Amino acid sequence: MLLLYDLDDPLRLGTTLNHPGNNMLHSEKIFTMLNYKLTYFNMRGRGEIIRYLFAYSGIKYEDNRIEWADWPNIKPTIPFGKVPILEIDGVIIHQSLAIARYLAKENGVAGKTPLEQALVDAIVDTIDDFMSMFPWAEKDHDVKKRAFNDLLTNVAPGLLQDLENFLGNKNWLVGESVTWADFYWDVCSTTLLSLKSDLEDSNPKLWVLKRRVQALPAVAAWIQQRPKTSL
Ligand SMILES: N[C@@H](CCC(=O)N[C@@H](CS)C(=O)NCC(=O)O)C(=O)O
Repeated sequence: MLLLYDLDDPLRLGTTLNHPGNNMLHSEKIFTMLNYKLTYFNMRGRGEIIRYLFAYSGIKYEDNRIEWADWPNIKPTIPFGKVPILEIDGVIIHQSLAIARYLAKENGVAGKTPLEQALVDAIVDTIDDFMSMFPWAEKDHDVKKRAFNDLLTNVAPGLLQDLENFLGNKNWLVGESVTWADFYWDVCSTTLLSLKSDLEDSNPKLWVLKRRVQALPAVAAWIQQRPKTSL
């Protein structure tokens, strides 16, 4: 087992990794900073929740944005052949929500108790279920347009109402402080609004929450500085 520390803040244990193939029977402390490298396309998409968590935590990372033209050569080199992936000192995590949950736990925004964490996960999965219904990679323009219109017009309002009911009069979706469920709402609703801006005409509490998330200084700074992409 390797215990890894942040040199900038030695009191903060960065993380503990069981390195595959590591036969050491004892613990060895290595005083080093973790190297984080996020690999994704040059878009917000499934990478953005991870970038939010890095922005919020202030942890430095490499934001490796690959070009679509290079993807066919890169894909076979990536475990499971999909991005985003996060490399942490050579250990690769795949699946955007697994990566985000890991960073959320490390940085105190996963929910304060196991119950809160379950509620956070449930909200994230609910939003993700909906975002996954969109046929993002559909090649036929008309088929894609029809499916998007249907989801945005007929399915989104019900989801937004359910989310607003869940939020009620609270400041944050779960618990007394911001969690990555609030970040995920902000990230995904930005995409939904880019596709159908009048979604903002209903469910005002959800849009107040969105502004609350975007007013967090670290989030505001990231939104200001991030590359501008349509999705
Ligand atoms: N459930 C996975 C989905 C990963 C995924 O489908 N990634 C897409 C980009 S958003 C991808 O790698 N597409 C290229 C390909 O499948 O070749 C996650 O959340 O990470």
